Amino acid sequence: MINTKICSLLNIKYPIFQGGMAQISDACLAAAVSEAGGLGIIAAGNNTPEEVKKEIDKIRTLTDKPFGVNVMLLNKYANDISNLLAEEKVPVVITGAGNPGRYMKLWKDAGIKVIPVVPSVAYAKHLEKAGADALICEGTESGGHVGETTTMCLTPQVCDAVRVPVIAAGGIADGRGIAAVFSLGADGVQVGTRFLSAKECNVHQNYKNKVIKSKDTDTAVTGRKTGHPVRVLKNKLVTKFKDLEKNNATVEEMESLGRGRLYKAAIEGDVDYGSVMSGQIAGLVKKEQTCEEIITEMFYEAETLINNLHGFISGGCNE
Ligand code: TUI
Repeated sequence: MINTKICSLLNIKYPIFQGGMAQISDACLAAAVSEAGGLGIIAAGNNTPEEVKKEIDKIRTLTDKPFGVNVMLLNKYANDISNLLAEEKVPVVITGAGNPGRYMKLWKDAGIKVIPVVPSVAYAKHLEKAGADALICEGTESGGHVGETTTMCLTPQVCDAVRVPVIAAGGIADGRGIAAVFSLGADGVQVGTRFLSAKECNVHQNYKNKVIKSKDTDTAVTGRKTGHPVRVLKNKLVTKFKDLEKNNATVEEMESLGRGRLYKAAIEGDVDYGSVMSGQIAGLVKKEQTCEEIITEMFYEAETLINNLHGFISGGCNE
């Protein structure tokens, strides 16, 4: 049985977070993950505080287990949502796409465990000092808003730079990924893309099917020039983005093309002209399964693999 510092810190059975995917990670998905022993996470995304409150109320009817809420700091309501999370005393807050420094005291005073996503070592050190309970180091393999450094390179460097537990994210969709990042020093994993195919995930079926059908080279990053790089599955929208980039379009033209596109894909099912955010590991996601099946399978694989790795050591079981 795999058991790390993250399990005791958060009172969860398996050291796995389900990524807080904007427009996708609702109370149903998060509750299913928490019930299966991981940490389910509701994504506040671009939602209003009222919409976020509804999901928090709902998850509390679905599970007694710990859960988290992901605050996307580019959200224009980030301030009000941050206050709401403190009032609600949610067990865990995860932050993404910005600096949560100004909310740390508010959340810590409310007894909340705060776990920011960091794309670099400097940021990791800064947020550890500011009181983060753990950090998610997210590699550029991830879906959605991404940094530049890979999980393989970022994880060991962040682990060497901080004392708090580190959760690795980006490119992890099976037990091999878990074993790999544990070797790099991580105490847990965050997984987004594989949960897109979960039976309890309410994303539009066209979106799920596109992830399941995709292969290794099917993602691209759009918006590097606008300062909001986002990894998505290639489609007609990506071709339009690339054309704009080639023609030196203005930031406003690019942002206007991107507006509302995640809703179009995730809710309306337009996978041609919507933004189908997904990680590079999508090619490994082959079928729909329940969250419980996904989590138990991933940890069974990781445990078996870690045990078998002893065979690589001279005098080990392959001798
Ligand atoms: O936040 C994410 N992934 C996301 S958010 C999202 S919704 C969205 N919608 C429209 C445009 C952009 C996003 C889809 N996917 N992951 C966590 C994450 N955080 N990745 C990278 C970062 C990050 C980047 C810069 C964290 C901090 C940071 O600091 C910059 C600074 O100095 O403030």
